[in-house]
Amino acid sequence: MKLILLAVLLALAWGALIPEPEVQIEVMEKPFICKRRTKYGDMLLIHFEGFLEKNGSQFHSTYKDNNGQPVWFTLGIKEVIKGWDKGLKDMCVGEKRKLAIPAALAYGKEGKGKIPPESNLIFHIDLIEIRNGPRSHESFQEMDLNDDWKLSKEEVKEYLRLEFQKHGNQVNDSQHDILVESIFEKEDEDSDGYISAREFTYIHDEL
Ligand SMILES: [Ca+2]
Ligand SMILES: [Ca+2]
Repeated sequence: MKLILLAVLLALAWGALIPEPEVQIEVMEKPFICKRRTKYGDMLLIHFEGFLEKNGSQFHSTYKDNNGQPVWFTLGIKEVIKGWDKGLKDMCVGEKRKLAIPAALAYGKEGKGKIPPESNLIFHIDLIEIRNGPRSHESFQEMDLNDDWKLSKEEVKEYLRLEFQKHGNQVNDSQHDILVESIFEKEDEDSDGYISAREFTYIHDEL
């Protein structure tokens, strides 16, 4: 009896000792003025460099590999690795962060491309711009041009076009198509070609 109790106590203690995988965030640079902080659903434009923790080798750099172009992604919808979703919240434009991401929150057991299985990763992230993601309630109403409570691809595309225009950016048609397709891939869960209000406001897995 005592032994069992001891085993249970040990198991509890052990469980408490095993840390949940977490992202370590180090703020390297912070702008003096910060009008807005990133939140889930926002679209972020970032430059990044990614390194393997074990030997420091770089596996990707947007400064070099992407024709020097920063990349857009939407925060908090698992478009990217979990470590980014967790590590890039509450960030200001112009802020630079270093993220140390355990493999479990990156590419895990599988690895990907130049990233071997079970790799912990280090990222240097530079936030260039934040835009409203197409996920807020206001966005939905704004996007649903014919008020039928569902969004067609055309409606989403038109919304993105106006959003980008508003911010003085020229984005060509094919880029919009790619963006729209990737949005529908994630949001149109029943694949009927429309994003319903329910699909739109559905909260994706907690992070
Ligand atoms: Ca509609
Ligand atoms: Ca649908």
